Amino acid sequence: MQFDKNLIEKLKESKSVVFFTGAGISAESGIPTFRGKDGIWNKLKPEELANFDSFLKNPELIWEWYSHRKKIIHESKPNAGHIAIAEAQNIFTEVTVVTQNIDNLHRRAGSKTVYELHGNIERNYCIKCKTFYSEELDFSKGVPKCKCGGLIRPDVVWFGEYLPEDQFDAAEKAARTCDVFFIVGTSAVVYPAASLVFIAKQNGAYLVEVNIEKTEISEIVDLSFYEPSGKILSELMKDIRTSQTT
Ligand code: BV8
Ligand code: ZN
Repeated sequence: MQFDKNLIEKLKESKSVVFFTGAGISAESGIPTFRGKDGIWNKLKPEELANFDSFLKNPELIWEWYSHRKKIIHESKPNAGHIAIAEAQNIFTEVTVVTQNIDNLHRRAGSKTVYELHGNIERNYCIKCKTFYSEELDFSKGVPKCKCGGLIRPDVVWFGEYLPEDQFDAAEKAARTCDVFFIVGTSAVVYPAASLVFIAKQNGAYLVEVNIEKTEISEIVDLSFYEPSGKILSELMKDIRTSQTT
């Protein structure tokens, strides 16, 4: 794929680059997106499942759902998109990953600076005493309980819950100070995560969207690629590398 020369020039002179990602970057790893045609939400409403009240009402059902997703995630591996973003660390001075995904695939691909706005499915904590659990949980006696008797829940952000302040503040700083802000595989409908796109725009970042279709923010970006992120990102990093050597 021949990339527009200005983009390559722009990227070559860029110091700080942010990759803001959603479920679409993990689609090529076999993890269903939320709103895609085979999206997990199609069968279930996000509000119904990813919220605290549903968990209290029916923890079995919610754990069944997260255990199902955890199994898929454990059987999957980072794809060319995750790997290209990890490789970008050897091209740009500062690379920051801001993800809405709870699947841990950016870290597994080797990305060092990863801000998880909506948590991580590998971590869990007790809703009563907040003790953290990262080992495999024991479901032999039903939903996992803490030694204090409290219910254990996945350390993910549910609708109506605040995002982890440290992660969001760091993500906001990166969006405000970066040269190029990539928006990869997200429908950009969930807030306050999607507000980072506007913060980057307001602070003069060059916005590049990578998605297989138009989204809510396509109107405000500087450049869009409507192809799978695995293909676009790996070819783009290759192109920048070669242009650096020639
Ligand atoms: C909160 C973790 C404060 C759990 C998730 C302002 C306006 C409107 C609504 C609100 C607002 N502010 C707050 C709200 C409410 C709500 C919200 O945004 N609702 C939406 C639905 C309108 N936000 C909240 O509740 C947030 N908390 O605001 O707290 C507060 C507190 C008290 C009272 C009031 C407010 C918390 C939101 C976080 C929820 N948790 N995940 C879990 O995962 O189980 S959100 C979850 O859904 C994901 O993390 C992600 O954020 C979102 C899914 O979006 P995407 O990742 O983009 O996935 P999607 O399937 O939609 O799109 C995939 C894209 O990829 C598509 O565009 C597709 O074309 C593309 N694609 C597919 N294949 C490829 C590809 N692209 C490239 N290559 C491919 N191969
Ligand atoms: Zn406890």
